[in-house]
Amino acid sequence: MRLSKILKEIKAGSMFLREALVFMVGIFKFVFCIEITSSYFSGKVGRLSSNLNETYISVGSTISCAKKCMRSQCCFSYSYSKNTEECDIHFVVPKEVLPTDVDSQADWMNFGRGRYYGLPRDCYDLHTWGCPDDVYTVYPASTTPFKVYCDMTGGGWTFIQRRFNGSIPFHSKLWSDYKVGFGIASKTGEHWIGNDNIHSLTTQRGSGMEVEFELKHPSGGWYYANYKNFYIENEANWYRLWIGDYSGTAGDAIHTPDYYPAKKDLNGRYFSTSDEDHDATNTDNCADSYKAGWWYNKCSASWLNAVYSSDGMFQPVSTHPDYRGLYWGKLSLDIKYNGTYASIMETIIKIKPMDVE
Ligand SMILES: [Ca+2]
Repeated sequence: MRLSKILKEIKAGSMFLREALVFMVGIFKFVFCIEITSSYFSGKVGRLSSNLNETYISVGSTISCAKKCMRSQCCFSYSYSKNTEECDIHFVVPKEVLPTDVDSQADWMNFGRGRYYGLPRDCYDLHTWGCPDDVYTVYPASTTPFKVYCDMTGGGWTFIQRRFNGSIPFHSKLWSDYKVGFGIASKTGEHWIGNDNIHSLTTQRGSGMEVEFELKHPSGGWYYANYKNFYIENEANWYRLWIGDYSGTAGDAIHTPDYYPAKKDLNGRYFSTSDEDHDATNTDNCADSYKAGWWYNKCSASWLNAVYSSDGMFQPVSTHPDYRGLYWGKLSLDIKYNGTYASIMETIIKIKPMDVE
């Protein structure tokens, strides 16, 4: 009896101790959070203008709003409304927008983190600042700012082209369209980022860029082709293509060693569209024949901006008036689909500085 009473008291005591411990940890966490947030952030009445850059809105306390910001090095401030409990997280806004763009709404506070990185030139800059995969505005040296999709896996890739369902009629776009770009820059939006922008992105760093073509065959597999030392010249030089050594699994459809390279190597060749013929043939406009704005020699073994083929079958002009299909060298030619050449089902063309992770 006495022993069981002692055990009961010990149990009650340990329950009390456990509860006391939980309480103490709670207090500690609360104080610790305030400590962390107040030492990292400084406040200012008002809300940072939400139309400037990437802002994400959720609901919570000011502490949970601060924590959301702290989870990403890329976040430089947050705004919180004590009335509506809205939380805006701000990723990478240029220094010069602060503090003039914090308005005077009394129920909002903007908390700055005291770090400003300046203007991101491309996704690689954002990657080095700890930013996650997303759409961002970039500010290359010689063009007006524009939006890009960033894939941060493997070193901060900037998407320059994306196709997967034919929702954007690439084949009907003209020189002026390819110049400025079209579609919606996102992971799930078909788009071409624009030749002027590709020129800026590939020439601004003064160091080599690499380009990678990711290609999904209609049979389901993904293949890739990577090239070093990629850049294009400006419009006055018809966006002339310069592109180095190949590595990958998709086969080389740019230098095309297996396809009469003297006639089809695209290195040093110019961009053409259906309304601007800068290819190496006198009898034909390759961009019009293949229904794709692209770089051409006499003509090419790749053209990924053509008429989208949703059934995965490539139809040359002899059997189909639209010359339908996205073509990539031996990947289309050798891995046949439904008994015919394959049209690539999904494409990603992306760039980053060479030799970075
Ligand atoms: Ca021609």
